Amino acid sequence: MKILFATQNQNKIEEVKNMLPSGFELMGLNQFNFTDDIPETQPTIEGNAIQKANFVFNTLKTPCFAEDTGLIVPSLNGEPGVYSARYAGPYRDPLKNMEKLLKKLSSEKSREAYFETVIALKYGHKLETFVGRCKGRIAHEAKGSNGFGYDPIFIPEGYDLSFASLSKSIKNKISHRAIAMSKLIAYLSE
Ligand code: ITT
Repeated sequence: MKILFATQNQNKIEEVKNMLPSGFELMGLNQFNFTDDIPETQPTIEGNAIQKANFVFNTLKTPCFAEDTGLIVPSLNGEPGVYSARYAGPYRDPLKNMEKLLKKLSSEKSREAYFETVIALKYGHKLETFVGRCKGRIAHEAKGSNGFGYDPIFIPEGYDLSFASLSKSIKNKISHRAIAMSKLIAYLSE
């Protein structure tokens, strides 16, 4: 089965490619010469995932899935949450985003956090969503060079190293994205 992943984020594509079982083939927006920015202006992670899937489906008239991901820190009232990409400003700078989060957390007792991914699948008149969460905590400093975004400061539950210090194969087994993807794959395999 061929399925279009509606994202401009190459890191997500690489991860998802490594999660697909045989029989699935991932298509990217580049195969459709689609280079536009995909709007994500909704106030929730789920809303943004649905908005992205609808936008690409309506533009390309092709079944697709999109996802939105946020890092949620309960002691900061859920920040950065739906604003994860632009936490430190419009330039979507991962280093500045991490710096801002570490600074804000320096006076907090709890460093608990979790990633949440919502995948929206759009085909015909149908829309389905799949959620994946990965619990962990925010490290005191950034470490490691694997992964992307907030991976250098996120230590998943059961480990002592950040996602960026763990192997890619571990992240791709236990991550928010892996959990949401496994639900999507099960649905598509029905
Ligand atoms: P899309 O084209 O799919 O929208 P995007 O880069 O805009 O790609 P998101 O809005 O979902 O993606 O990303 C929100 C932020 O969360 C952004 O700063 C990412 O770097 C970060 N992020 C997403 N997934 C992550 C992961 O698995 N590990 C660490 N950070 C992640």
